[in-house]
Amino acid sequence: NKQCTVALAGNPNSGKTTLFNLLTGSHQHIGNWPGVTVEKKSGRLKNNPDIIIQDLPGTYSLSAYSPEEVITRNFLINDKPEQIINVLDATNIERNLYFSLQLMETGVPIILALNMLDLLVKQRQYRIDTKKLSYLLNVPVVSISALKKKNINQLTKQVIANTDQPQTYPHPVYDKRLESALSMIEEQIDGIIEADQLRWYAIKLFERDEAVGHLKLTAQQQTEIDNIIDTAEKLFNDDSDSIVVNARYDYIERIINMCVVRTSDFSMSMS
Ligand code: GDP
Ligand code: K
Ligand code: MG
Repeated sequence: NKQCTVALAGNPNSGKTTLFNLLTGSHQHIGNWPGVTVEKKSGRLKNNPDIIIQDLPGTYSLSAYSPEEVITRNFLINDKPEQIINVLDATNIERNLYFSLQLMETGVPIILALNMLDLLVKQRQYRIDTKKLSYLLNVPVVSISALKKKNINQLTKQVIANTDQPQTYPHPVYDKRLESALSMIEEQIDGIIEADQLRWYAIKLFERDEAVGHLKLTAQQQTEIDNIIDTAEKLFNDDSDSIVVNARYDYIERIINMCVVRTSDFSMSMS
């Protein structure tokens, strides 16, 4: 059987390590990421040794400011795991989804594991319509509790199903004007970048992210891209990186409005 790597990614304290321990049992390899004192843990999926689970450091974003962000980003972009299990703290869904959108932009197929189901039920603030969330994002969503060991089999089944039949998933679609700028940048880099990573690099170039400086662009390509960014900044009257941040927040707001049912809304609708 072909070996494949599944990365565990999510915000700090979303439950990655708890889930990692459940998925891998005692079959763990622990070391450090090269050059930094950030712990690196990998292991093989219980009963499925062909699937390697890689625990990634917890981060809130894929910009390249902290060692955790750099490690996570380099792993997803350069090592290209076959899948991501994105662990989310379901009691903090908005902030956690912000990171999910960035993970979806990498082009790596993703499964959302909505963790802390037990806490969500206990808090009774809101519930999440996971079917709708899965439909809107077009990615598999599984509600779990790593602490209470709930629905872990269901998650494992989904992971295995995806490795048997590798999938790619459409990325979130943002504001039309931003989308047209991104597709013009994609045209400029088409050919130097693999298809599944075109969107990632287009967004990073649009944000003027320094970590994509290694791309060997011609002077003409760079000028074209600069013009595209300038035009968008005038159109939005905003910095290009803020344009992207706002687009992600708008997207999440729409998703939340459709998928999160406040308990108070629910009781009101019942009366
Ligand atoms: P990481 O930072 O993403 O690796 O998160 P950890 O696995 O270290 O978990 C952070 C904290 O959340 C720990 O205290 C865990 O026991 C707790 N935790 C993890 N999963 C769950 C869960 O499903 N429900 C509840 N209530 N707590 C959880
Ligand atoms: K922790
Ligand atoms: Mg951890």
